[in-house]
Amino acid sequence: MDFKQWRHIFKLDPEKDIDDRSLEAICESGTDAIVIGGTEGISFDNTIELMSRVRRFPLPCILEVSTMEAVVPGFDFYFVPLVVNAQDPKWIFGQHVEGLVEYGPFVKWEEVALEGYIVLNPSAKVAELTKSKIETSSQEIKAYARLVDQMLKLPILYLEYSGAYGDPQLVRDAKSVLKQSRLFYGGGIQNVEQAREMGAIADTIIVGNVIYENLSMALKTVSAVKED
Ligand code: 1GP
Repeated sequence: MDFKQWRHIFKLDPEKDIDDRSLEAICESGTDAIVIGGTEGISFDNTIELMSRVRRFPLPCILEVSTMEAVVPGFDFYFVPLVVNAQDPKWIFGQHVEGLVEYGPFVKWEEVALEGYIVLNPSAKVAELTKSKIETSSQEIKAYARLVDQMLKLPILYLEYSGAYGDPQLVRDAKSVLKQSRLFYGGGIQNVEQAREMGAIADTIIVGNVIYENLSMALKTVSAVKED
């Protein structure tokens, strides 16, 4: 799965309803991939149901694993977040070890990539859940970026502003020290200008909420980053 070429991803939340026409528009928008993931209300049933609906379209469908209950086989690929600024150790390695106890022997490692997550919106559910220590100074962001890129050598650094538009300067700071990790930016992209702005700094932008709030605007974020 060559996510290193992707510029745009739509993230669908299994807890939220999406009708067939909207789903078709999202899947045929020209986006590079669909990621299924969310923070609350994620179950095996709602995840497999959404996966099978996305599966009718010829684009990669990835599960972002956030809970053990919803580890569903049959995705093209799996992103596993490692929340590097979580203060609850469960979200650093606790859950991962629990998952490996159960599924370790069955994992196809060529279908898995770890995402070094930095949670940056203090009001996001994910910040509360993981008890993330929110850092907004350039020095600390660079330190986390180096941790993910150089110390841990993870393939992806994910700046997660979920629900709020981030600070482009901090995204630039993180990008400036990366040597090999791909930079994913997600959070609060609501229009073409924001998609362009973050897309010019990050390697890949992730667009979530606006799908459910303003579908036509969501669709326009694709060409905003893919026409370059
Ligand atoms: C959420 O980073 C994604 O995990 C996208 O954020 O829902 O705010 O677009 P939004």
